[in-house]
Amino acid sequence: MVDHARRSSLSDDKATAEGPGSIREIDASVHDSLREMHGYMRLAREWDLRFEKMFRTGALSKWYSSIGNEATTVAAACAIEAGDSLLTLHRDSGAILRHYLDIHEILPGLIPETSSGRKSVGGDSRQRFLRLACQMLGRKHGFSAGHERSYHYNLIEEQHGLIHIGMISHLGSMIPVAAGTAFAFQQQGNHQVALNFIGEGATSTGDFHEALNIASVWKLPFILVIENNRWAFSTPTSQQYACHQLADRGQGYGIPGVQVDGNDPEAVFTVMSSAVDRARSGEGPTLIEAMLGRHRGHSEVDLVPADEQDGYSSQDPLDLVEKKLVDRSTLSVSDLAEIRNRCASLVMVLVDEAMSMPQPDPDLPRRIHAD
Ligand SMILES: Cc1ncc(C[n+]2csc(CCOP(=O)(O)OP(=O)(O)O)c2C)c(N)n1
Ligand SMILES: [Mg+2]
Repeated sequence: MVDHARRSSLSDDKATAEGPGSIREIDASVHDSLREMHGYMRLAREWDLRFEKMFRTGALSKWYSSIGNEATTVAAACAIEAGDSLLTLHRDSGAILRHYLDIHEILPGLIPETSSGRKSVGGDSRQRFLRLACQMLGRKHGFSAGHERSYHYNLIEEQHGLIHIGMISHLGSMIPVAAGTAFAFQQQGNHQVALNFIGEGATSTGDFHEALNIASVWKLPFILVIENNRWAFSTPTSQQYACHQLADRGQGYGIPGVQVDGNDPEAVFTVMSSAVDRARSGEGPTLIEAMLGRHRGHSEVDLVPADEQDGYSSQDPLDLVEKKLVDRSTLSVSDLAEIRNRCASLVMVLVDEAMSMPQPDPDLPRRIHAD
């Protein structure tokens, strides 16, 4: 059973996130938090860059980039614990890596051994990381046994407190499923929460409305994070919604709706922590709109207008965090280079290992349902 009695905050700053509802001020005090988030952000970036390179050199037939989403996904995942459910889409590798892996185990000494008070999922991190690489490469050892080469899989390891429901490509369809896991937690009375990421494109679906409405009426322990990267495939936000900001929709459901700078992990963590507190204490869901940029084409091949892309590049969340760490004298430029090299080397080793692993047996019957 997960102990949810402790409350933690990872931010050094006292940050306020106020929405139209009742998001509270978080008093933040845990040391080395930004280093922890940075470690996972850098790992997620190197993961993405590796697969992007494979895609560009023809070794991989598709890739959906998570570059630019790391501050939001890593920081949000930092606020949940073992036992909570995580529901992700195609740009959420940061949350997956943060939730699956103990960075102290896979990269000893990379970040300080301070306790965030958060109960991490158990199990063998390296094995899980290797299986994730196998999943991306369609190997037999992947979570879907090679039937799929992306994030369309579930990984439930109850003994380790890991509940990850992978993407449903119909985007908005994720939301009622996520609210459903929150409903199950509520019925069990165990104070666990469901965290679901979606893009702003999914907010135009009926599922968005239905799930948020029922989540609010039933006060479900549910947090919906919209990663608003201003594009849904080739549809810009001007063609997607006419309200001032998507966070405002929370008011219509009677729940807090908060817009946050999705390039700032400390701000995201602060808002998320408040939402998690609210959910665990039975007060119901929160809608969070994280403002990001889409740094790549939808699936790499189409393009974001050049001037817009330049703007996003100057707001790259990893660059911003690294600058902050140097400005605060937490890390030096050479420390950052070392962290980068260690993350890149680990990803390289694991991907190479996964590449050498067996392909799925083509004669095996397709598994449609879980074993
Ligand atoms: C119901 C439905 N319509 C269309 C698609 C094709 N499609 C896949 S991703 C995508 C855009 C998603 O945009 P957004 O939700 O903003 O997420 P982003 O890719 O920007 O992170 C579309 C239209 C789909 N998967 N499901
Ligand atoms: Mg989008």
